[in-house]
Amino acid sequence: MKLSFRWYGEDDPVTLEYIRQIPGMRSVVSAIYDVKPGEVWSEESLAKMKKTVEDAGLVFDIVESVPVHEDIKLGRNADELIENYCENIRRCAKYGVKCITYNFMPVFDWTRTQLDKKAPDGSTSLVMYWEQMKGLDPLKDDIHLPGWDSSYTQEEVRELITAYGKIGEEGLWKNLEAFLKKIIPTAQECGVRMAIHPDDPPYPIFGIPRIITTEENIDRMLAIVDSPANSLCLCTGSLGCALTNDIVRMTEKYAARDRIAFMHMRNVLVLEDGSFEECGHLSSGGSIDMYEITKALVKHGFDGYVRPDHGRMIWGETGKPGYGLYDRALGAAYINGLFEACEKALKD
Ligand SMILES: [Mn+2]
Repeated sequence: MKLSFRWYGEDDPVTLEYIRQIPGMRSVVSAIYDVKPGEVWSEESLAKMKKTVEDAGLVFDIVESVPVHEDIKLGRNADELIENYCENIRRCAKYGVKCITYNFMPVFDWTRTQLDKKAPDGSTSLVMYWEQMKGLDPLKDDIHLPGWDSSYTQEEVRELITAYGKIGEEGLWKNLEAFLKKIIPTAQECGVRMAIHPDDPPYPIFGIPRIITTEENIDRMLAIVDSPANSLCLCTGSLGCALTNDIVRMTEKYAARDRIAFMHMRNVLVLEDGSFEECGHLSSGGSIDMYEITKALVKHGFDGYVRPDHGRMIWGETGKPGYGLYDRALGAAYINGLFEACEKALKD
């Protein structure tokens, strides 16, 4: 596996110098953040990113994300936007990128109700409590859940939600299919693996359709274009918010078929009413068995990318919720340990 770490560019309070000091760290997962979804990334920015990362002694070969414009997901005048997307794949490939992560979630990338919930040990993390969601209706109320794109006005959000409501799940599938059939051949030609991130959490919120949610739906998505270029970013914490998802079985199945390009490894504690709290990476801290997941990957000779996903805020660190240095570095150390133990056990 190739150990990687997300970095938000020059403005990220976590420096590349610190990232490099994490044992076993190889790749920086980043993106060009000053370009709007739907537009083409400049070669100049990509060249600069590559140089900055390489100067720090790391590798720039994985991107997260190239965002998918809402009009592609809605199938509204999408041709030019999809062509721009293909051009971004070609340009990333030109600068050494081998894997591109993206998601097909309508309107909001992820949903949480609080970003700094304090645990008994004093650490803070992201949570979603149904209690705090109750009664909220984005079609009626002026709501701002943390992490939601503030570049939309409330009016635009309503328009989008209504449009998604009209096309429904099957409409979203149809638009995903059209998108994949255009971008995957391009990715294949360029030697890039596209890695779709599951919806987070993996069920509809506010009646907005969500489709990358279950094993059945992931099977359907992978079958649209049956190629390793059409792969998964298997995010244990996102899929794991639904206890009906058997993450170990899914990892085993998709690793065996070489359809996992990227692993997001983190743990999440699912509560009785389906609410969830992000927790430390350790299996015993949450609802996900990180050891069995690693074992399944190692068994099938997984050689894709892995990154510790969100961490808690610990040791007084402040910064981007979920993306501090300390707890993600602990996550990386834990992932290293799991892989070393599983690899050695397999050799015995
Ligand atoms: Mn993730």
